[in-house]
Amino acid sequence: MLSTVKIFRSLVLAVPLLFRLVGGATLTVSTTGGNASSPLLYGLMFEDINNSGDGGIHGQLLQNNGFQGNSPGLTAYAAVGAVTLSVDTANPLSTAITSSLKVSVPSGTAGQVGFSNSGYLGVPVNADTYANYFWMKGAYTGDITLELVGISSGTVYASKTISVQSVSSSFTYYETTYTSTQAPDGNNIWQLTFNGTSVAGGALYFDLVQLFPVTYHAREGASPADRWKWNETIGPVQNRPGRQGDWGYPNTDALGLMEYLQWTEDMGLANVLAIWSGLSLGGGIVSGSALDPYVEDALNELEFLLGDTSTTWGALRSSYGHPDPYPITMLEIGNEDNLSSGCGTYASRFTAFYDAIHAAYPDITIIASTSATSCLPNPLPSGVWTDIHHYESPSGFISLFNEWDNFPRGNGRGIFVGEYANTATDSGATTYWSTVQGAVSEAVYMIGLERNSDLVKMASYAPMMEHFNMAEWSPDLMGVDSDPGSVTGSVSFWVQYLFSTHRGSTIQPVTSTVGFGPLYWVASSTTTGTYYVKIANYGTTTESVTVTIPEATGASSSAGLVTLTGGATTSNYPLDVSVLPVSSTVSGSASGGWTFNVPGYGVAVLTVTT
Ligand SMILES: *[C@@H]1O[C@H](CO)[C@@H](O)[C@H](O)[C@H]1NC(C)=O
Ligand SMILES: *[C@@H]1O[C@H](CO)[C@@H](O)[C@H](O)[C@H]1NC(C)=O
Ligand SMILES: *[C@@H]1O[C@H](CO)[C@@H](O)[C@H](O)[C@H]1NC(C)=O
Ligand SMILES: *[C@@H]1O[C@H](CO)[C@@H](O)[C@H](O)[C@H]1NC(C)=O
Ligand SMILES: CC(=O)N[C@H]1CO[C@H](CO)[C@@H](O)[C@@H]1O
Repeated sequence: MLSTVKIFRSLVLAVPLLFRLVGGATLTVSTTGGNASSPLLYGLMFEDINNSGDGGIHGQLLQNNGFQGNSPGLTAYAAVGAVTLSVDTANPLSTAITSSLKVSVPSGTAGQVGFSNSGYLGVPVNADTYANYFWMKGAYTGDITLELVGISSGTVYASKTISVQSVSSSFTYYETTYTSTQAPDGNNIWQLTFNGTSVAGGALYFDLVQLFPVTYHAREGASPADRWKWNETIGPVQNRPGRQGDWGYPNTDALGLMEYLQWTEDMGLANVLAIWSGLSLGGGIVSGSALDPYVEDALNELEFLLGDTSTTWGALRSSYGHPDPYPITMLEIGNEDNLSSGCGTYASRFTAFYDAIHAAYPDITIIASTSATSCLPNPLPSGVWTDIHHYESPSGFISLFNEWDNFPRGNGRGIFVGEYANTATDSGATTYWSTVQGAVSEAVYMIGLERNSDLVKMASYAPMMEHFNMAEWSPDLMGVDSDPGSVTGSVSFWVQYLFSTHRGSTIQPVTSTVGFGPLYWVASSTTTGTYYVKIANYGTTTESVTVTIPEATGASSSAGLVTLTGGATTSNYPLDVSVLPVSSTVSGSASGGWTFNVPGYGVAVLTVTT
């Protein structure tokens, strides 16, 4: 027995050696016989986590400006001069913004006093034009000075003085713009000061201070009452109460429903509208007939987004500056309803929303928030997609390479990999920064998705963004902080970039001289005759690969190659990016092939034009 085993092992070892001797793996790409590939495989999942919304993608730079959330206190505020700051509830700005900042000025005060706001761990100050808005209440006629100041240097980067005539009977709104010089780092505050002499012995109230640089022209909650309410995230910000977010900090909802859709419109992204399904994270599930008002609310939201301007909600959308309906073609009912004790009631909750929405909007693709069959209606209505999430180790993703290869097709079933990322090493340690090994394992999984994209309709890496110093979840696709030039793509970002910028519309059959592992590949072609071959090498050593496309007569001899690699544990860090795609060209021919190396822990994309 022992010797048999040994012989068997040495045979296995000899096989790869033999192929190396004859020049590595050869992949032969067919020009016919493939399946259509989904155009939606390389998306991103945005969640307001790690201050990715307020303090991240949203342009407003001052924190705690509407005193929203459960216990805002004076977070980010500090007194300038000998004044006392407090959160005041007796002078609300609106029914949505119920607290204001009270600045009490002691008798005998002289000179400029006021308050500062330190933003989200510093205010980013660049050579830019800033728009500044605020509301104030209290008797004051005189000057207000707005400044951007370095915390440790004391350097004033911007200063603007405006005249105001504030009264004690109501809030008055002020807005102004000014330019700033460049600060070397993000360690800055914004401050507002006024003539303390003329307010001595009294107080002024301020609310919704907002500072924007020049900007480019989901849902759950800990309880049902804390769910994301779409109708409270639209219209003027003073009408948006904000909410206690799901990740330990308040959301102002200045990044509201229409801002999300503006974002996807500006970037040309397809979006998935998610609606609350009755499940809350802190316990509390609404089901049965108690769901009826929430179903109604979802229909109202859809009318707001899709209704013409003769409808009640469509008219409101139009009054907010968007007469055209939004392109809503996909809708997900809930999020991870297989978790948080949601599984048992999900089939009935799903059905309540599905029936109403599908009847009113039969063309919208409806997505169930879990792929766990035990939580889903049986049978699942035709055309419904299901969502699945994978946070895996590198070998976890390798073992999922063929997850969808033999999954049943038919009945319009589609898979949405709504969240995925490498989050731990193989030994179980948390991955804080995406590594080369982890990103290559994601590439292997993505190759599996692309090969099955007749079934896997859509995928999104998650989550999209973190504020580096306010992150409760890492790794993220990219990150940012208050320092200039801090936007940093992770290694995973660059793998997503490589895959999403080389997308064919048809997946082409490939025959090969080796089996999958450590090399993984997928080939696709565009309608204009460009071929892409994506290859991931999950081994530790360089592999030589030859790609031939014998039927592609008229292929140009020079093919483009983009490669990404690095040490297995190498990461990109804030202001320290070392792993980036590298472009080169390879000479060859359709029948003789293009031969190139794919480094160990590397990803390569070959582009052949015909
Ligand atoms: C500040 O207010 C006092 C009292 O109203 C006034 O005498 C003084 O001129 C003001 N200072 C400035 C710089 O406007
Ligand atoms: C938003 O809609 C909910 C119903 O889902 C309702 O309870 C709430 O009062 C509405 N908010 C506003 C400000 O109209
Ligand atoms: C629920 O779904 C998540 C992600 O799709 C998965 O990781 C988890 O194992 C599932 N849990 C159950 C109980 O089905
Ligand atoms: C096309 O899809 C079928 C399953 O529907 C699969 O068996 C076949 O391998 C796919 N072809 C390619 C080139 O991916
Ligand atoms: C784990 C962690 O760092 N959580 C932080 C997330 O960000 C908020 C601020 O927005 C911090 O309060 C948390 O400590």
